[in-house]
Amino acid sequence: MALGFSSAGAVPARPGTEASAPRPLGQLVPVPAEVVPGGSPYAITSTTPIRVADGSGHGSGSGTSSVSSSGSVSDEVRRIGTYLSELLRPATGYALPVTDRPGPGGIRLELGSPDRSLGEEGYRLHSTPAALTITARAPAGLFHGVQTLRQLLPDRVEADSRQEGPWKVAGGTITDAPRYGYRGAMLDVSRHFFPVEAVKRYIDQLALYKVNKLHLHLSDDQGWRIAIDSWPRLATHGGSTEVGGGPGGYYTKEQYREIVRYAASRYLEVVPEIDLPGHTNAALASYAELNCDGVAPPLYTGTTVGFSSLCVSKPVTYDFVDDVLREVAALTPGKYLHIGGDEADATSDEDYVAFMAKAQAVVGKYGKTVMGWHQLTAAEPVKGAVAQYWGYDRTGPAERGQVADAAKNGTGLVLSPADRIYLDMKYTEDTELGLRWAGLVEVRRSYDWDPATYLEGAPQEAVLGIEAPIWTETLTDSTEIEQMAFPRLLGAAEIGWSPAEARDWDTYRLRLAAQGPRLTALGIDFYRSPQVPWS
Ligand code: TNX
Repeated sequence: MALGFSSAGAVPARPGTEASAPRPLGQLVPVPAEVVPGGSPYAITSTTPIRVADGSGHGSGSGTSSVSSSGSVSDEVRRIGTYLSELLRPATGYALPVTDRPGPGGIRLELGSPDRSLGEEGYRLHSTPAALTITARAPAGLFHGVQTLRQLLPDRVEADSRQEGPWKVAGGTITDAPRYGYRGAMLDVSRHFFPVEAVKRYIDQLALYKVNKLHLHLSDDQGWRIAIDSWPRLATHGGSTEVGGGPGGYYTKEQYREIVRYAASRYLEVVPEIDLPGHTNAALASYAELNCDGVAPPLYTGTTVGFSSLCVSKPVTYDFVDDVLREVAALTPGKYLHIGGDEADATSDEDYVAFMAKAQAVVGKYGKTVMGWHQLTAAEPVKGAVAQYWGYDRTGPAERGQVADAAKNGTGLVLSPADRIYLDMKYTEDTELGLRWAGLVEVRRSYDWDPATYLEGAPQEAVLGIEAPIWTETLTDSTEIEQMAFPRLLGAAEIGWSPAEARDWDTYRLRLAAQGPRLTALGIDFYRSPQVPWS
């Protein structure tokens, strides 16, 4: 596949044009790698079937997704077909039966594309009056292609009650594959607790924009949010409050598994974080023996950072770390275990280096890849470790250089620049929610940067992708999360997915504007940035 970019992506957004004109083929977020418009549209009607086919034969393994549950590939294709059918049924009112019987026409989901450049996550969408065909090499690609099909349909397809057709998709071909394999979003469920339903809602929103990692910040000073059998008070006591003194909460193991399963069904991998050795007041409050002085501090419901530390010199600390990471690793099918490591201001430098060496070894022992905030590079990152960079304008050259040097030595990088894609930063002076320590971050600033050149001195191959974290000191429910995440999350998703040469602010703002009615149809009350020509 040539990563050529047709100007189709730049077609001005005109949401709400007459009902029968299909949306231009390139009017998508993230913008696809290649768009070749042409020919008459495809129309979904009351008799349209969804045909699922495993082009390479049943279970022949033409590619399996790293986040798929067990079962043959064909089962997964059928499941994606059912997902699509259920997605389109409420608004269209059509049955859209899923079938593996061969036949002409319909919406066709086919595995077994010979185009190797599509990789695990790429897809090709071909739209003609005769059929709408999505092909891929692996189920994740089909799933992302389905999200593209969804965005090509009128916004009202997102409604949960029957709407007027027609349901046309412009003619032509999209050939698309992601720039980066790591396209993440983080949700801080510690500062405020978010129930499983809220996490699922966010997962569905992330999937629409092809985000494929959900990092859950499961522990911090204000709350421990995951049940650990060997240290039960972490959740029952450490999880019993949150910022502001509310009741907090925690996920039982079954609830956490449910989140993992739901994420996997949307092709997102969960990256759990247990923040160590700082940000641990909830744990220290739950078990007196984890404190150097043997005295448990009270639970904490404020927002100051950097005051807590595990007791690096006590052997019991490492029993704790081993037990917790073992149990979390066992619950997590994904590759990464994030051990935090940020703002350990109450830990001496020497202790920090010693502690992080031991904690990383535990992650390796349980078969996971170490992920840590970029302060990990001040210790000794193990081979294969990934550092998550959250610097900002005022981050000094020494700190940047340390991260770049680690990247030169093989540490992977996930970029989360705080003054770009920290979704909890205020947009403007007038934004009520959010923080402002990294600066005000309007939509353009959030979009207008490039991961490959962002961190001077870091080799491009070290950059695995990007992640947009949302910290919840000031955010208490889905509505508040959505006001901060939308629309900036869409920019982060595009930065992670689309080829650099296919994206620029002037065309993005038009494509973003065209997403407005869709977000509204999904019940998302987004920030109407004056930088974007919303209709
Ligand atoms: C910094 S980013 C933190 C968090 C805060 C966040 C607020 C990072 C690794 N640490 O503890 O919640 O800023 O924006």
